[in-house]
Amino acid sequence: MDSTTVLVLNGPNLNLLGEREPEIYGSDTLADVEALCRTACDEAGLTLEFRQSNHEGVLIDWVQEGRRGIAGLVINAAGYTHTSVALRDALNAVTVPRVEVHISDIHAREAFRHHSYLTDVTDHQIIGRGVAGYVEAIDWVAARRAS
Ligand code: CA2
Repeated sequence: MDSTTVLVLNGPNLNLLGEREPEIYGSDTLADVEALCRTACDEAGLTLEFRQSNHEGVLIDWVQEGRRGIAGLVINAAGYTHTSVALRDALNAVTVPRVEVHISDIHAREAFRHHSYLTDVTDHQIIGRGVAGYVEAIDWVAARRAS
């Protein structure tokens, strides 16, 4: 990874995207999301690093890996959004622009999804825009880099 890299991290169960609950998450798979992100990065002259893990510690290791020297970090922490102080602490040590993404509108769903531990340790949030939110996040990183 280098100064052109956008690191896009995906949390637990997002590997199953497209397999169920299309009324909430749409029918795109995570591979489709990666392809959308790759196109967005290509168009912005950025390099995509796209990862998914079901394991909190792995996600924390990856956040630490991207904490400096890259263009930006985009994270959909999935269920860990609502539970993980450890992931929050890792994001708090990141010096590059950080974007929190959620495909669904977490504020319009069950009460336990309304709170995110990550919101006040990220620089920008894109919530409820479907998988297009990932592209918006990359475009935000690109625009911030250009300014
Ligand atoms: O809306 C989002 O992007 C979420 O981060 C997705 C998480 C959920 O726990 C958050 O509250 C909001 C769920 C990720 C699992 O997504 C799947 C979607 C379809 C099929 C299987 C898993």
